[in-house]
Amino acid sequence: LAQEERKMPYTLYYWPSIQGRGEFVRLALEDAGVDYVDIAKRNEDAAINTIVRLLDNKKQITPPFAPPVLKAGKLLIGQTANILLFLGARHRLAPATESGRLWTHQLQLTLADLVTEVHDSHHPIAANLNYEQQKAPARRRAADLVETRLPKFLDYFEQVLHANGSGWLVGKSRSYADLSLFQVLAGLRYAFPKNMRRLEKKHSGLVALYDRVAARPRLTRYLASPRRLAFNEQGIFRHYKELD
Ligand SMILES: N[C@@H](CCC(=O)N[C@@H](CS)C(=O)NCC(=O)O)C(=O)O
Repeated sequence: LAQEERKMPYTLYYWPSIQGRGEFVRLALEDAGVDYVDIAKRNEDAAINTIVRLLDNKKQITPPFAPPVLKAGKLLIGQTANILLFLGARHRLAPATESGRLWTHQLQLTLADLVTEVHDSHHPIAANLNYEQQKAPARRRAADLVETRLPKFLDYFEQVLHANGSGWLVGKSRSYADLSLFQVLAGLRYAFPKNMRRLEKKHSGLVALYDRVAARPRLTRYLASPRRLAFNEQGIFRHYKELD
């Protein structure tokens, strides 16, 4: 790692084989065109061991609770929204004004709330039990997610887009919040294709934003590359037919 780190300013620690919350950080790094060491790209056991060692390091006085974690020189930064707050300022992925930074961060935290609700739709009882052990409550939780919670969140982001008027959530150009909203929409399309076909009819602004983000040249290349893992049933956005 030491040799790699000399060339690359950032190291991303995130579980291998799923996009998960790590993907929000990857999209920001990829769109900004900055190099990073991605621990998940090692073989699976090596990646997991590296992350477990990082989380278990008792000498670390600012230990992260869970991945994603970004190492930037001496800084070790945890919490997805916190990592993006940092990258936003460093790589012009967010406005420079205090009000603009706070607003972008606020949108990201709201997306994080939605991500947690999506996770809980297949794990409504306990994160440590598997889906098969909570299928019946998952059905009830997912039914409410697609009937009331998703519409409420999507209406909110549609309204923010509409009010801002530039085609982006914040100001006149893309921010990490746009990239994250793209990722949430991609995940929701994968997990709930039937419901998203219904919901997208009322959210044309979000669909346009999705296309606008996907068309950004660096992201188009990234999304088509093997670096972009596929969605699967180990991640946050899972497709179970009975939940859609
Ligand atoms: N709020 C945190 C959540 C982090 C999180 O839940 N990470 C998951 C993987 S996506 C994890 O490894 N959790 C372990 C645990 O909660 O025990 C964030 O947005 O980064």
